[in-house]
Amino acid sequence: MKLYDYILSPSCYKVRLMAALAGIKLDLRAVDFHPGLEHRGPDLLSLNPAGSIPILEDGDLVLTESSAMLAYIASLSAPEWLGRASAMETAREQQWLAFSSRLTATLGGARLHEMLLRPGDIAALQAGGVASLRELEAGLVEQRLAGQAFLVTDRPTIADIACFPYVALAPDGGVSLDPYPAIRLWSRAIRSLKGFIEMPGIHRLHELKPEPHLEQDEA
Ligand SMILES: N[C@@H](CCC(=O)N[C@@H](CS)C(=O)NCC(=O)O)C(=O)O
Repeated sequence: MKLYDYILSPSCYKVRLMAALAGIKLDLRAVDFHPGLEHRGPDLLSLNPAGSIPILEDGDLVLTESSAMLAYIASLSAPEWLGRASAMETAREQQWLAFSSRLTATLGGARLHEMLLRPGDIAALQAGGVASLRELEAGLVEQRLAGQAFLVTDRPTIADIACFPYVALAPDGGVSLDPYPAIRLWSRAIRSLKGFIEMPGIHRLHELKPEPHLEQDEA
């Protein structure tokens, strides 16, 4: 399975992380995303007319959406990562997979602006990022009240992997994670998973701050 990859891309990292957690070895093909913009050149545009990475090739199959790649890898090798135990799980998983594209547009846009000097309205991108984080925090608090540490159920699914990278890297775009204790707990839980791999900026349990504290934990 070949992944067209850029080490600093959170979208590519989603796929590398899912593959590592599922025990699948990827053949990585480095793309000169910056400064070369290779993903917008004729060779890669012929694979993905949208001009984005990651791109995953497996035989004749070419996938250009990271959520589809996560579903493919899990279906092949780690079906326990699919939220398919009930209609509610299936729906929740789809809900958060769709939500993950808002994280890409807002937090990802702010990060590209701050790190690669991409043009854009940084205040609007950051405001969109904060709105998305508030929504995620509310969802995770609701889950914790129901005794579940992850987005869909009590075990991690591809929806958690789809949302995690842009959230963990929000500070790169100038958006702090300090106001969101449920997000920080969730992030720690993901970074503690067996098979977890790092990318630059996302480390295993690297937070120096004390364990976040949620009021409902005291109940
Ligand atoms: N919908 C795509 C979006 C992926 C995405 O936004 N990739 C970024 C890199 S992290 C990209 O290629 N952006 C194109 C560009 O900024 O020129 C997915 O989730 O796979």
